[in-house]
Amino acid sequence: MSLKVPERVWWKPLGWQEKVWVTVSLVWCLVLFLMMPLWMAVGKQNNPTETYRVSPARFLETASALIEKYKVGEEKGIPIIRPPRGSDVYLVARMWQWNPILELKKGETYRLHVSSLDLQHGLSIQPLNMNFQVLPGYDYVLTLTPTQAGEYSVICNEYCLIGHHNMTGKIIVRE
Ligand SMILES: [Cu+2]
Repeated sequence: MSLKVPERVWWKPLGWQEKVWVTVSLVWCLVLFLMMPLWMAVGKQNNPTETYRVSPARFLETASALIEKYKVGEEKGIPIIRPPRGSDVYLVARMWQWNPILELKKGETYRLHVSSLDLQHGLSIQPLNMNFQVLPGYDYVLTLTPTQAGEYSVICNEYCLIGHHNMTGKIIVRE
């Protein structure tokens, strides 16, 4: 019990400004709430809906076999691979590299499989506005059609300990 009891319930009566404010806040809450399912349907930046369970060892095995098969070069110890047009390509995220460097053909559609071998990473393709969570244990399949030739940087945008800032990779798109 306080020494001096308030004379009335402080928010009663409710002034008109307060009524407006509460109404606006409530409506805005509902708008944001409805935007979640709505954006899932019409937004174009959603995470891929095609996802499979895969063990890190199994994912690495598949990716390594493809690297072995389609390797055309190497840059700073990272293999450069040139997969067949329109094929399934694999990108492995681990502390602290993106492996391999992909060399893709402009205008072809690829199925890009991404997974992590250790902890959570974030796949960000620069300078495009693309961001995807990459967790171990899941094979995320992104359908990718490069429309512009050039070199794209792949960076990690999910803090993954001490070498996070060095975790960069590359996607090369040829005409
Ligand atoms: Cu990372």
